[in-house]
Amino acid sequence: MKQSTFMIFKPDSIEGNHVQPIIERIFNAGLEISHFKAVIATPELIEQHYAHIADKPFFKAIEDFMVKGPLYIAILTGEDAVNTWRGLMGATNPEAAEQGTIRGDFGYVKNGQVFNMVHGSDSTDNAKREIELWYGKDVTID
Ligand code: IDP
Ligand code: MG
Repeated sequence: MKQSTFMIFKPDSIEGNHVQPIIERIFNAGLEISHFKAVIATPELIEQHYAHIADKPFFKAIEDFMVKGPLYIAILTGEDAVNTWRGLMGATNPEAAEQGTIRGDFGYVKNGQVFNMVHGSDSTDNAKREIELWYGKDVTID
């Protein structure tokens, strides 16, 4: 089913010059990219986005990392977009992510911190929630 999902190029993908190869993978998977823009996130926005991990010991490092520079955000649309994008991303832990996935190929763990390059919504409900959170009411998806 054609659907939309939300993605973030985290600072590690931008600083590591991985944005272009990641975009190529997105197009090659048949997904369309829209509403692409650079944003500087506030700690409050990151806390809302990552509400499910806000109480974890590793959260402060993630929050600092996500607000330190621009993020690129976008909406991906296409067949089964949520799972298609999660499949391209690979597992959360780059050391467990398969080769050929974005996190498996570009991600790494350094001093216990996970650098996994990209975010993707994990369900259509969360895609809707995250798109509203990051873009406001003026952008809606089906
Ligand atoms: P996801 O990004 O694959 O959806 P989530 O469980 O939603 O994974 O966690 C959000 C983010 O929090 C991850 O992408 C990663 O940056 C970080 N994270 C999750 N679990 C851990 C962990 O056990 N150690 C360090 N960082 C983690
Ligand atoms: Mg998640």
